[in-house]
Amino acid sequence: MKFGKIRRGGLDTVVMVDRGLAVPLDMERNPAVKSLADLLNAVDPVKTAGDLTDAMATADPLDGMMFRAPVDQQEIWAAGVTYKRSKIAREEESVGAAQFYDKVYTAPRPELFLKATPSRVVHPGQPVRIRADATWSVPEPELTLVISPAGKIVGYTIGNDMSSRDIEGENPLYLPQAKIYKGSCSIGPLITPVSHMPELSSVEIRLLIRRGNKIAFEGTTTLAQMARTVESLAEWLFKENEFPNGAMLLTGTGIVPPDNFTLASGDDVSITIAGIGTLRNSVA
Ligand code: DO4
Ligand code: MG
Repeated sequence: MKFGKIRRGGLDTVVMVDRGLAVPLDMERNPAVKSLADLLNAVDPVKTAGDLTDAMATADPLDGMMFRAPVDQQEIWAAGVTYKRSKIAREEESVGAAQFYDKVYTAPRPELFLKATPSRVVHPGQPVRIRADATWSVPEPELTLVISPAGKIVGYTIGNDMSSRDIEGENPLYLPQAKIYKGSCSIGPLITPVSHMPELSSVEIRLLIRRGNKIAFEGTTTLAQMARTVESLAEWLFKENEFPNGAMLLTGTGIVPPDNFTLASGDDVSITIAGIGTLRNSVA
């Protein structure tokens, strides 16, 4: 059981997805539930969704369905250097500042940064971008937490933290430019509520990059490789901050392609996370 948003008749419609079928939810039935975020923040999202289902509504197959990023008004934040693979890759790319990556990997305080605002998020199926002034660009496939305004993790989705490795490697003070630019963050397509997510440590993340009809890169990791818990990342994000609309938090990458790999325009990036689905975007 998952939730998402589809585009229908020029409007975003919240849907409940089960066994390959999407059922539209009638949000008029419950004045307290106006958005997907409200639904996820409900005490029992699955029951609440059931109450919003019209017995006459048709369930449609997912094939060809145009999913939107399942984001409402939340800010999108990201954590970094939460996997050893990311720490090592960054130490190698940024000679002068290598020590800071080791320090942040082992420190109690995680690296957290604002990644995107809702209007900047690229929808599933739409193209993400690489910067024209970057020479070394990669996607970062990341489990993404959906967090309520009270700081509770209410669901999980998929995020792509597109990154310019050469810009970050030149000087870590350039991180905002390496990370936050037009088309640098895609999220979706579905949100799995916490109650329906498999045991996190067994969850596999897979990145597949196709170039033409060849596989340009393929890699996997599991959430067991993450050096921090999702709860502690959410807790740090909410320390001394408030998120009246809730927040989404990308939890860092454990998959980094080899140093001779850079994304090219026309590449096709697929990120699959067990229990959630596949986020697919082309590169503009
Ligand atoms: O330290 C820079 C960013 C790290 C990051 O985005 C990641 O590890 O996923
Ligand atoms: Mg990242």
